[in-house]
Amino acid sequence: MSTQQQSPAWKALEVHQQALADTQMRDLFAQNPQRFAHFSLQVCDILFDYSKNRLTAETLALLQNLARASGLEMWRERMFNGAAINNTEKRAALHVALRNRSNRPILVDGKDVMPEVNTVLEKMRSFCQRVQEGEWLGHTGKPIESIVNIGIGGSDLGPKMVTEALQNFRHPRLHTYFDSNLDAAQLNRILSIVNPETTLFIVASKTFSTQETLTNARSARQWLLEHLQDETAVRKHFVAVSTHTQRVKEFGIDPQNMFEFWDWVGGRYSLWSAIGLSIAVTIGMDNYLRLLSGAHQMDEHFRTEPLERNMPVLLGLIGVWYSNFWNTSTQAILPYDYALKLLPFYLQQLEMESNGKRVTRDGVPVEYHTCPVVWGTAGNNGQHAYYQLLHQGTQLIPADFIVAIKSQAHKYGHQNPVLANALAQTRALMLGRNEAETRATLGDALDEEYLPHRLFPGNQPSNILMYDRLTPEILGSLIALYEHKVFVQSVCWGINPFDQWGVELGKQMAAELLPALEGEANVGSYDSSTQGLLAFIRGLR
Ligand code: G6Q
Repeated sequence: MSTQQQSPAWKALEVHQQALADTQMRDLFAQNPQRFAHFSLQVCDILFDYSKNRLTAETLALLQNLARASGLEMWRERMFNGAAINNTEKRAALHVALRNRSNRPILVDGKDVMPEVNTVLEKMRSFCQRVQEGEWLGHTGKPIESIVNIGIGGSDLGPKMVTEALQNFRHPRLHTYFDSNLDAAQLNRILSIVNPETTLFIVASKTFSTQETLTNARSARQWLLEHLQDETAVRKHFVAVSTHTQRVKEFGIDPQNMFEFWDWVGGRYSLWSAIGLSIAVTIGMDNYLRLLSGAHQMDEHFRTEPLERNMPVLLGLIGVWYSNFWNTSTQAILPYDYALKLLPFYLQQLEMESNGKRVTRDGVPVEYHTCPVVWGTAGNNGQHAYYQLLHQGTQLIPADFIVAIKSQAHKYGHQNPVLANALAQTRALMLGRNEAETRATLGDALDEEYLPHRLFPGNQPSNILMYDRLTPEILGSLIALYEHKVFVQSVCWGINPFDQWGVELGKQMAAELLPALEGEANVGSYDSSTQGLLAFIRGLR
């Protein structure tokens, strides 16, 4: 059994949870008019209100004890100093170096990585300028109008989410599309919109061996050649982002048109590397660097601030509090900023691929919850779909409300209703509505028989992260906040958040099954379900 659960810090939290089990947040607010002031924090132009949680000052102190006892400060220092903290892959996890705008030397195996990082950023700048200014011409001499990023997982979700969020900063001539799914329907749809003469494909793959990405890239190249009828066109219409020069060459992309990164950049932490090329070319290099600066500011905050006033630490520990001591199993992410509508999907990977683990760094099975299921959509739409369950369902579901004071749209004046809804939802979740309040509100309209249906238990926790209007800096800070939150939680759970062995088995079995679908193999060795499904597929072909 892992030792985490045996530690005095963990045990103290178990005892404390029992003492708070029946406490109502509405009473905590009534007892302490300063609750918001005590339980909120502003960092990097983001206000974090964590007052609407089932916690007291003692809870936070006990959680901080757990973090300290788990070695958070030591692990944080090791991460920032380039130690090989990703033990199962024997490498550093140094996404913080990619956005280290101070250029403080960061050593990996005794070598400062900053000069290489800066060289790639310069190469990206020159490429982005050429595309944006119409100097990079397609095979027939026309400027680029469409960018298609072909990648999956970390080579897709981050770039797509950020590019979508920063549409206001987009170069007016450029439209960017993201192709990730192996089903050709996605690529087909994109190719039906774009013009081969003015389209640039960015093949984004750390390993350059990912089945989905290479299959899509080959089909895109075939489409291009069908239209332009000249092999040399590939040079003008394909660039690659990878750590693997040889495979890029073999694919037929000129290494001159390759943007490099390094094995110490994890896929889901790679939007800060050249994998962010689709972002940079769409919004311009200066804006991309603003994104990096915002992340760097949050890094510095996380690296230097004491745990008590440290935003990623607090966000992470509050999550641990619910997962491990209140037995919650999901976490909702609810943006009230349409620009961030893809954030829940991005965070699903960041959180669940990082912390969806069942053994500690040393391989000992854990006997407590690790990562919750992360889910959510744009909050306002969610209100008309699943908020019913948040208000009156049977589960305790912590929710993060991510709220922009100003929209990306400068006109129409919808923003007061948006804000009213965001504030009202968190307030309603916290307060609920008891019988007396329900009677007073509904008066004669209340049908006695249905009274239980009209009650709201309340006491549902939420965090609010609020900012003015989303800028590249704020977005950078927000993403870094969640990255470090995930790291803090991984330390409390004693797990390695930087590997992802869980994705291997399915890939391996898919490779084994492919021959059976191509009609080559004997299907006898599979389980009866797989055999039955193969037979059904063959029958319909
Ligand atoms: C992320 C994962 C995974 C990865 C994809 C794509 O942390 O490692 O999502 O990003 O499998 O891998 P490639 O970039 O190598 O194609």
